[in-house]
Amino acid sequence: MTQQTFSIIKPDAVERNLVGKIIGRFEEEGLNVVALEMRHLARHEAEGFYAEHKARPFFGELCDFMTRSPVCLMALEGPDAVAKNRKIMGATNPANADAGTIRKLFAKSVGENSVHGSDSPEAAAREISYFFRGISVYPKKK
Ligand code: FUP
Repeated sequence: MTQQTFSIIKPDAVERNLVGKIIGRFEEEGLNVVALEMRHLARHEAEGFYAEHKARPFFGELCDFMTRSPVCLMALEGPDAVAKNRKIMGATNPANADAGTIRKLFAKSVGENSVHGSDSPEAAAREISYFFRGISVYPKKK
């Protein structure tokens, strides 16, 4: 089923010029970029995006990290895009990520883990609309 998901290339990866390699990986695996923006997140944007983690001990550090330098925001589209993106990304902690995943290849730590990907279709819809207006998303013509 064609689906959309939301992806962020995080500051640690943008800083190391990994944007092209990461997007290339998504495209090779059948995920199309249908919206894209570079943005240096404001504190309130990072806090709102990660609101579900507000009570967690790492929340402050997570928001510091996500606002440290620009990120690459994307909507990706393709068959089973949510699950496929999670598989390409690998586990949250790179130490536990499968070989060949983006996080195994590039992530520095559980905090600086290079990419975000929605964990459900509902989260994907919420996250895409948090950052993109409808007219900025370009689904592929069927
Ligand atoms: P994921 O869906 O794989 O991005 O992971 P979570 O939603 O559980 O966590 C969101 C982000 O919080 C992670 F990408 C990094 C950060 N985090 C930590 O810094 N420490 C932790 O122990 C867990 C998550």
